[in-house]
Amino acid sequence: MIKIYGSPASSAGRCYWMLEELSLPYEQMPLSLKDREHKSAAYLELNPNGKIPTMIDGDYVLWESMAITYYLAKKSQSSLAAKNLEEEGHIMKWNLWALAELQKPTIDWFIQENFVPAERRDHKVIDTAKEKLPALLQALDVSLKNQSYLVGSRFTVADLNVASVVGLLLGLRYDLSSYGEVTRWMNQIKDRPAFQKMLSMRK
Ligand SMILES: N[C@@H](CCC(=O)N[C@@H](CS)C(=O)NCC(=O)O)C(=O)O
Repeated sequence: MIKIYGSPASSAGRCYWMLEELSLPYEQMPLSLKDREHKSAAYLELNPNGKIPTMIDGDYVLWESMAITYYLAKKSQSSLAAKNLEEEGHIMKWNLWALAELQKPTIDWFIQENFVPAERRDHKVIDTAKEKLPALLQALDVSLKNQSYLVGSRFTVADLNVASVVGLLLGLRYDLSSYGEVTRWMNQIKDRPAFQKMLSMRK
């Protein structure tokens, strides 16, 4: 059975979301960040970054949450994976964009808001994130014009990975109303049972 280290409330959340989409059985492995178990020698053997998530599938070990979602979609030969080389290119493009472009300002802001006490919060970090986000969201909005999802008419791993980051923005009460296509797309995705299941696992 597939094993995942990491809480659904962390970057591992998107891996649980994908497992739920695919109806694959999995086991959530206990790992206490509070007790720094992610820095233990045993865990560092699995993931030398000392970060979550890490996935184990038989003898195969994989870290980086978006690589895990990609692997799972492809392993299951599901409709969430690419059907041809062109789709593969688009999926890679969006996965890299989500991680390298959209996630950076989003996570910087999210950490300040959720993990730094109000009196120690670095407002410059938050302001920088707020400056960067509109151009990124505009690019996402334009890309969704005339198509239901990022790679055409069906939901793929690209949507799951990008929406997992946009979901953080919603958690920060970011106003997406000026991005009509992003709002329409995110509303569709929020209704997915697998997404709702992942959210319920965070409680
Ligand atoms: N790019 C990595 C990021 C992993 C990451 O930063 N995980 C955080 C939790 S969301 C973590 O393990 N933090 C603990 C630490 O850095 O000590 C991924 O998506 O898997």
